[in-house]
Amino acid sequence: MERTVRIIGAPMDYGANRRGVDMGPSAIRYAGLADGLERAAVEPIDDGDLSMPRAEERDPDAGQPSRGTAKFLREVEDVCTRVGDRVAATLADGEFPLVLGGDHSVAIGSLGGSARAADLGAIWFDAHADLNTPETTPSGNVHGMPLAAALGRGAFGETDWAPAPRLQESSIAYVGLRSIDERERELIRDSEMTAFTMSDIDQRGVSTVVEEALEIATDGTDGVHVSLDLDWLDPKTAPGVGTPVRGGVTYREAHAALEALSRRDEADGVLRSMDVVEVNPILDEANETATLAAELTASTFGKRIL
Ligand code: HAR
Ligand code: MN
Ligand code: MN
Ligand code: MN
Repeated sequence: MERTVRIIGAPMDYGANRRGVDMGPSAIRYAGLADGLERAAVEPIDDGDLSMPRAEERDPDAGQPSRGTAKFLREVEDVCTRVGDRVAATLADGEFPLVLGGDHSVAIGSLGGSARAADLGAIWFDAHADLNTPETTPSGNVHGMPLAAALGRGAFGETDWAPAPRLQESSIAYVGLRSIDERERELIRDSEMTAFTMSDIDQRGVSTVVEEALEIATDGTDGVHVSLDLDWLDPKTAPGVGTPVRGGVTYREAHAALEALSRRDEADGVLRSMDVVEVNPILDEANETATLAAELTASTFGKRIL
């Protein structure tokens, strides 16, 4: 399929508790993202990075929500609004938006932008559920909250920028969960989302799980957003992330998962937008995690071994 992929760098680290994810976009580019995409037979156009205010010059406690805690919320709002506008404009031009984080809070922007002109489903590859609200967060870090924000849960529901207009809760599937906060557990159980944990992958294999996730995310929607948090992988394979959790997917399982997306996309054109987040080059070993991020992205767009 001939497709133009527009790369939108969002070197944001306000949502995470550690500096370094702001270097994610350059590390992923340096690791050969554009070459990988060309080998996947898509045309990459790199928009460069959105400008970010320096965290050192900002007060994390300014602009807190009506209830609870969300550090750097004003900065997150500013960046996500710009990411959302860029994603929506890219789609309007008939191109595919690929957002490079940055911490996972950038997904509030990519989900919001992608869900403006279409009913959106989403597949969330992550060790974490990212469903805390400012009221339930144990850390105050917004990268643990993007799904709650996009769904307009808790204090996010009182904002006009966070909720994604046409994102269906019942069209969201998690893949690979293994670190869920106590309060999030209840939130997931009471939600209409589908959660495939690492145990599901152990028992049924990653390809089957991803095919089921695709069924959920495509049913009654116009397209699917793919959110790839690199801490989804096992830290032995992807050490360069801020919040590693052991017991994640292997190198081969990760490729198999994204190739399953690509096969379905080749048949039905279901993929609409994507973000690749949480790569932290400071914690990485020889840019290994960024390299993986670039390779997995190419797999998603159809790069094959043969
Ligand atoms: N659940 C924890 C919190 O809310 C940890 C957040 C997770 N970090 C991420 N997100 N990388 O996937 O603080
Ligand atoms: Mn995440
Ligand atoms: Mn529709
Ligand atoms: Mn995570």
